[in-house]
Amino acid sequence: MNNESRILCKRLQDRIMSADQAASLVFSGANVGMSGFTGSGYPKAIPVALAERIEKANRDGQKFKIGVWTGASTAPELDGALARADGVELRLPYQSDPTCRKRINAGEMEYLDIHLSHVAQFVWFGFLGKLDIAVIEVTGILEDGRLIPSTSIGNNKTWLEQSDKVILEVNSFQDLRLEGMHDIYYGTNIPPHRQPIPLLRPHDRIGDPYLHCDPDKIIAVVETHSPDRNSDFAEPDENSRLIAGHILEFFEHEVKKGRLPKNLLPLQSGVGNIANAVMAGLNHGPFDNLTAYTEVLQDGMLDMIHSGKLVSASATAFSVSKTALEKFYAHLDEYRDKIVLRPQEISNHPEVIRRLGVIAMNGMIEADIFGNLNSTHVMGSSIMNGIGGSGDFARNAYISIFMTPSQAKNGQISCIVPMASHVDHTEHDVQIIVTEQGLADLRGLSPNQRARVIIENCAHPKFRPALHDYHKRAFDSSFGKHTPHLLDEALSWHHRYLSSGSM
Ligand code: 0RQ
Repeated sequence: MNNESRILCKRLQDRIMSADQAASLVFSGANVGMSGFTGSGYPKAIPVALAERIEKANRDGQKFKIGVWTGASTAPELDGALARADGVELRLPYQSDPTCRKRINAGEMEYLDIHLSHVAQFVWFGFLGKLDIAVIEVTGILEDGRLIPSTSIGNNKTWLEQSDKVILEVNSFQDLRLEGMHDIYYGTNIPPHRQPIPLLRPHDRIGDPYLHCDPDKIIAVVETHSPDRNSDFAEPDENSRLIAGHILEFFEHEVKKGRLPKNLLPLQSGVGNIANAVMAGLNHGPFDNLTAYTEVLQDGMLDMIHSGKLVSASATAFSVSKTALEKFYAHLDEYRDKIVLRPQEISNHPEVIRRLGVIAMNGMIEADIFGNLNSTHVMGSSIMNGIGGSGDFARNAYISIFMTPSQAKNGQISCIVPMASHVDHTEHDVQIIVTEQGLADLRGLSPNQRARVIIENCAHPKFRPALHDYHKRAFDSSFGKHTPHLLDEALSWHHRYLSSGSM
């Protein structure tokens, strides 16, 4: 294949059209499965054309809304454009777009936040209703109709199989050398016919490098030439460096104790600057021959591949800055055997995560003193992004680590609270909490023991007296002493900050 013609399948030649023409094939009320995961591999042209069409329909007094299903977060050209046009009836799963977030929190858009590993199977089970149209970015189309995937896989396999109709965007900006880096597992069945997933090591290839789609279902093919979102990461700040340091020290301790091998176990790292900083810490740390079984490859992991610290990485998507992308393409021939991109139901599969013994490291909004954890909501009611894959990994990991600075909003809010205002990960799924203050190892501790360790090791010193005081008074007067709470007061903790006007 060359850059002149990336649509080699003759049967599809008569379906090549403009984004506007393709967008006109999407009808109001449709559930549309879009490609895209953490700002990569999302369709770049059709959502924008669709948003324009929706805005016009709205101006003409017609209500035009669609259901938008994706892999995870996308970009301003997809989530942003459709949310601005008020064209989304319901969005699922993880998103991180500011306009989307505003609409969701204003009650103007329905949002379904589900574990990323659940999405595909829920569609197969028929739990989410019918998928009408798939809009998928690909890197190219082979003569026999097989599709070269793009920079993310996400739910594309399921969208192509489950939708009635398919629209493809062939993005010539994506490097043709991506061909062969994907591994699409076609062995998933629904119960009672499920078989074990034959993946024994993070880099095992168990599927096909191409996506398959019945050409008769393809109603449009649109050619594009646009980069992914490629947001920059902040340089690691002092807090991120301290958090990374605590985690590295913990790993060294676990290796000494014989609870982790010298090259650790496969790493999963969540999104964001802290996760990226932890990878930077590992890159300069004492561990070699590391592997990753994760969902997102950020700059930090690519740097580790580059330095030789990370020998292989399995994910479902890239989420890299422009600089990291340039470096990636400059060295793609060296990296290609070390990176595998898979469907998200495999990258996040509980069976595989548990088998491999993944070390999960994810960000959080707040943790309570007993180790219940909130990854998604501010003040218990306002969504930030979504649970993403954090639950898939936390519940099934060998060790599940959550990290945050001890304070948010310029020190006005403690990220350690008496009672989490929303719980995504329960005390049963959280083994380690880390802030810049230190690390709380919760393994083997009862709720009251956990409370003391979390407050002492993780809370900011200025909030410790109030948290200890709460715990003591709760223990003295709560109905039960096992997980003592003063319910009115626990919840009013958050309201103090609401009334101070800092939210
Ligand atoms: O708000 O942007 O208005 O300043 O939350 O916080 O400190 O920038 O941290 O970027 O690491 O995100 C949990 C959101 C952390 C992320 C979360 C405010 C803070 C800021 C972001 P501003 P930071 P991060 C695999 C794993 C769920 C999904 C997941 C996330 C904003 O890690 O989405 O883990 N996780 N997926 O000011 C009020 C608090 C706060 C607070 C932070 N206690 N109260 N606001 N903030 N703590 C990847 C995928 O699944 C795709």
